[in-house]
Amino acid sequence: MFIRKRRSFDPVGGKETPREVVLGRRKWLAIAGAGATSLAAAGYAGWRRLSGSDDGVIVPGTGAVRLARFFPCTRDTRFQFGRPPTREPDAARHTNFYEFSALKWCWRCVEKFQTDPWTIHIDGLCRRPIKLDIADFLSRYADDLTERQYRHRCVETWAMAVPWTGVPLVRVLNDVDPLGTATHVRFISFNRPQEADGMASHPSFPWPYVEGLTIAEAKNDLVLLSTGMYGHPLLKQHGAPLRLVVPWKYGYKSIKSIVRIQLLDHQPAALWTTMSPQAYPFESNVDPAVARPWPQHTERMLGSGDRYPTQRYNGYEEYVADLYAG
Ligand SMILES: Nc1nc2c(c(=O)[nH]1)N[C@H]1C(S)=C(S)[C@@H](COP(=O)(O)O)O[C@H]1N2
Ligand SMILES: [Mo]
Repeated sequence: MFIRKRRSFDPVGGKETPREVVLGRRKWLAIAGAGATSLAAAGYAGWRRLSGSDDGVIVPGTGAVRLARFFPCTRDTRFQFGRPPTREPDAARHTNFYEFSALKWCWRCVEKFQTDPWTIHIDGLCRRPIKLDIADFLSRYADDLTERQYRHRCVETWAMAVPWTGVPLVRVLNDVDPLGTATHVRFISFNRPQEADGMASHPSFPWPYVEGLTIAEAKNDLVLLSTGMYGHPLLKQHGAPLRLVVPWKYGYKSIKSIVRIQLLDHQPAALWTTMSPQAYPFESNVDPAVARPWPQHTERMLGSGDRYPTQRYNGYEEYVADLYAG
């Protein structure tokens, strides 16, 4: 998205995934391990040298090594990209994460970001709230972790095809047992400006980043609470250690680095929706027919630059059309 001078309201702005798409597991562990042990000593320049030019964009979350034993996991073969997959470095070097930068090179800005320890709270209008360390969260849902190939569509019209690892959100919601009065789910990102310079450079944003879904949307089987991508724990710039993935909606709904999920009896104030309800309405399903605010007829894949026609609900109509019928 583009940041306009007068007001910046654009979020502008069993099988695993094929081998050519992912870094070899050993190579990834080497990068993550080096990060854990010698990053502090070597400094960022050393880290860059160590990880090589293309892989310089691969910035594992702090604590990624602690989570590595949960990866890779079995692929849910119901889901396929339907187009060539995006290479990991192409996805990793072009990210939207305004807490760090409004430009796409967030991977250059996440050095101070501490993603371990990390506690996740799930509470609000429910009978059995959860508060767990991220590794305990992965242990608790180890049997539910799945890998899915999804298309991701940003409202800026770039797109990617990436393998996510995660737990279906519905699984977690069933555990907390929502009260009958719960109508919506609010997701809240971390709020630590001292680790995220973009928060200070965008003082007019209503931080922290917040997103929301109706409870029916949140219980749709497609929604993942994602812990990984490309067969390993999430990179910092992709929202380590836990993010949302809602593949039929524009990318800004897929909130990163979540610390709290709350069940509510009202629609929450989502960050971009608060800044511009016309451009970024709460629902925000992918729709080629509606300009938002740019024309949305086509999309361009990261890396290859290939163009495809935009699909309604990003091509996931068969899974979600029921939600919006009538
Ligand atoms: N906390 C937070 N989550 C966020 C964003 C952000 O700026 N902050 N950007 C969103 C946008 S606009 C998109 S397109 C996706 C991008 O995910 P990716 O950068 O991992 O590809 O993350 C979304 N989640
Ligand atoms: Mo986006």
